[in-house]
Amino acid sequence: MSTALHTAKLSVLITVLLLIASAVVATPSVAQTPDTALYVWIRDTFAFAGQEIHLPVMISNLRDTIAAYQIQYTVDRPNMMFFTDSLMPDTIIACANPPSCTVLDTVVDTVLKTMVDTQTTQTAPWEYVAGRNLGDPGLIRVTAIADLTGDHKPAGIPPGTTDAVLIKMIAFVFCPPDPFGGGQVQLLPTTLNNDFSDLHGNLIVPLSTRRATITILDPVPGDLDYSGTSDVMDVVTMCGCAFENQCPTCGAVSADFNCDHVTDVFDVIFLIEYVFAGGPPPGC
Ligand SMILES: [Ca+2]
Ligand SMILES: [Ca+2]
Repeated sequence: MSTALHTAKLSVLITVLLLIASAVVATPSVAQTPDTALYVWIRDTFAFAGQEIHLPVMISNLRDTIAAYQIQYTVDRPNMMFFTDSLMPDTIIACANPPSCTVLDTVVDTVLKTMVDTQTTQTAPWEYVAGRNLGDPGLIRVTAIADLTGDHKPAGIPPGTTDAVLIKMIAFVFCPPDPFGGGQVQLLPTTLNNDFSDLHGNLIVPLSTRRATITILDPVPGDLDYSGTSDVMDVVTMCGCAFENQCPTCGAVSADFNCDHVTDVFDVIFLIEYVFAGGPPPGC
């Protein structure tokens, strides 16, 4: 398939999905009842250059059951950090009469999806979750629907669920970070398309629209796996680098610990002495 044709196909599929998802999330079946007893936010946090981070979107849901949502965020410095995406199979919902959709109403195709982490989150048991890159660097939308099959399972997020993780958005911090960026990235929630709905399709508009700040920290000497500390796992990574040429790709952390311009077994020894024997810190 040609690139242009493939791109056009993806565009059509994404458009169809977004239209359908919008209809499922935003179309009220009864009169809209604005409900502001919902708070959505991302905590300020930090990340290391080269690190993949799973950013938890937090909620306090006080008054109604949440059965579907769309959230949309922008990274203000996509040259420092971006939402991780990948070509992967996706279920396209071609259902005209939700929630009475069945498996026959779905189509599976390969599309560019933004990666999200639902493990140990409120969205974990939900039947539909999709992240989309909306075209601009650093702009994504996550759409989730609890029950597609109409059996009311899972039931959604009940009221009284406070300070809980709704979903985690996966982002990657470039290495090295933008030297002109001041070391901080802002995550901006968009006011448009940040909607939740209850079991009856009523819109629930969250109160919070605050931005979150991700502070990019300087690399830690010897921290080859970008975990924030130098420990035995970095020695393992260093062995792969010295003996199998599988060196970290992030230029912010050099594996030439003894500064002799080659990466070899002596750098492994240097790191071991630093981690386990109080030797000098790696770096030049
Ligand atoms: Ca480490
Ligand atoms: Ca060396």
